[in-house]
Amino acid sequence: MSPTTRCPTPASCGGAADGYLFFRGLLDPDRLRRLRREMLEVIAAGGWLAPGTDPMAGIADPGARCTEGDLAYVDVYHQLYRLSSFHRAAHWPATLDVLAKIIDGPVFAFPQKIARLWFPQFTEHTTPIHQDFVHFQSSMDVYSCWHPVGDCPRELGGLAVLPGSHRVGRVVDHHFSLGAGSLTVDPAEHPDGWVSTDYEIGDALFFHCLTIHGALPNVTADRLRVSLDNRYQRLGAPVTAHMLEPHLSSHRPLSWDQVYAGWSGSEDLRYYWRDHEFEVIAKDTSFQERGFADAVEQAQGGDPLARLHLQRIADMSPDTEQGREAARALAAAPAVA
Ligand SMILES: O=C(O)CCC(=O)C(=O)O
Ligand SMILES: [Fe+2]
Repeated sequence: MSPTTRCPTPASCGGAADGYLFFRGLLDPDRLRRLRREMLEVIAAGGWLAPGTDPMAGIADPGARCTEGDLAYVDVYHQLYRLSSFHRAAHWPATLDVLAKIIDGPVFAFPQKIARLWFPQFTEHTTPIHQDFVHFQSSMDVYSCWHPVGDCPRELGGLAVLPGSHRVGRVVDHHFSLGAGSLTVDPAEHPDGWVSTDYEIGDALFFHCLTIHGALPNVTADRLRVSLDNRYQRLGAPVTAHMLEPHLSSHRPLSWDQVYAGWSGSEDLRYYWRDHEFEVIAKDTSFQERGFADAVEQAQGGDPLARLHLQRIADMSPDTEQGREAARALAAAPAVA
């Protein structure tokens, strides 16, 4: 992937034909800095930051390296998930106003909110290129809003998009990869045309659920990348069931009552979606099953990254059918020399 900066100075760029919209300075930097402090204080308490450093600097302790799929990750992540400010950030008016224009109607923010906490020098776990539909589903008119919580120059691993890729109009083939979501579109089929930028605090990127995108590797010496990505669609459209649950609650149980336990009585975001009517639909698990089957096959071929993935599943969910299958596949796969 060789991203180029397409929009260094204008206030916004992209558009319907590109499948993304990028805004400089859309979000309030002071509010973002307060959120960053709260998030990084939880992360520091979880032991991920270098001892004695200012949490705002986000200097990672290399010994704490972990990622989505690791139990150590979900332990700290689910502490952060209890911050009401983190949930509130997905409902900031500046974000919702843009979405109301994109969607051209009333906006529904999915209850499942997401933060990404990406360790430096852990580049095999970079989010691979993908279309969001395979993960979030619901309707074909879901939009994501990705933004860093702090400055995010390229070397910290911000998001890159492939302009116009949504015009394919369907979900393309995805295969196993390490990194968030564990599914990738074949990068060899999309070598050129990528765009990204040195994100500054307040910048925000919106994109359609078929737009191909991925992260750049975090190649900084020691900085943790902190960002949010949240999803929206027209109010009343069907919602896939898992989008009503806290993120990574399939890795370790976390209920909304637990999320809300420390919230003050005046917080109006609790169970806000129950005021609306929409159909709840079952998740199409075929994308994840395909990725799992790829990983099993690649592990049999001796691929160490596929082995690592299966090991994580076996450790994370030993009592599920997939966990047992992962353990069986590992036992049958050739050991890495
Ligand atoms: O931040 C990342 O690494 C992944 C984000 C992503 O894929 C998204 O926002 O849809
Ligand atoms: Fe994504």
